[in-house]
Amino acid sequence: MIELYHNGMSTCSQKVRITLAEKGREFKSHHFNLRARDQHNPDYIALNPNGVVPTIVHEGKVIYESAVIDEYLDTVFPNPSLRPQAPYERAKMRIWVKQLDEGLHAASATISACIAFRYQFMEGKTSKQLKKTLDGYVDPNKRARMTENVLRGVDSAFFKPAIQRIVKMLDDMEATLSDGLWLAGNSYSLADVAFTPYVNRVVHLQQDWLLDNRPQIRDWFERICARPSFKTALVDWFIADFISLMREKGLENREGVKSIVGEN
Ligand SMILES: N[C@@H](CCC(=O)N[C@@H](CS)C(=O)NCC(=O)O)C(=O)O
Repeated sequence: MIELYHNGMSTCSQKVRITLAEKGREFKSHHFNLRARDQHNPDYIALNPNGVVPTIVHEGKVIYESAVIDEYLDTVFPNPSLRPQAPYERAKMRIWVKQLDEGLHAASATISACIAFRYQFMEGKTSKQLKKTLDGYVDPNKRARMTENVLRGVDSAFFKPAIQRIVKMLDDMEATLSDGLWLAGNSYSLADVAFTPYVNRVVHLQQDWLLDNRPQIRDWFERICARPSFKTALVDWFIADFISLMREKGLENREGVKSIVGEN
């Protein structure tokens, strides 16, 4: 049995749950409350020194980093395969996936925090309690970024570059999907798995107008949503309060995002 330490709304956890669902694998859930900082508990840091979700434990072995977990799962449960067999397509799949760890995940997290999640961080906290929460981030870069994002919201210095990075993601996806149905060749792969939560986040934050002139992504996302794994791995784990907060604040900030995108 696989044990999964995760959170319903966490994009990185969603990547791993999609892979598990595509492979028809059940798991024992350890569902973390990220706002209560379950992920910073010393017992968990002993499993994952980065203090983030997801982590899996399989046959007594601990594995973290969602991209690494997904490749591990595809190796130990090879059917159906989620990695292209051809070396070039497999390389393309990895190039998609690695971008997430090179700033794209951080951009998505920044937008989510600046527009919506900052309100959850601040709710009912004194400034001292808020500081303690933000100081809990293990990675100093993330600590600095999230402190600015939570305190300053859409006025954070990280907000505009994050929007620009997400727009680039959408442009890259649109261009690739104009040549084929999936991101890395002719079949659904870990690249499609990995990007599903990030396109879904754009939608949850009410910025799906960004898809209006990107018909290939719309078509891709419709096919993604029609897969049973979308319900099992994402919809069934959505947290209603998070969705309604993203909807309310996303709508409030639509014009602001439009003006940043229009500057390009
Ligand atoms: N590179 C890591 C990133 C993991 C990550 O940032 N997880 C977020 C949720 S998507 C998290 O745990 N955030 C809470 C925190 O940093 O305290 C991965 O892909 O697993």
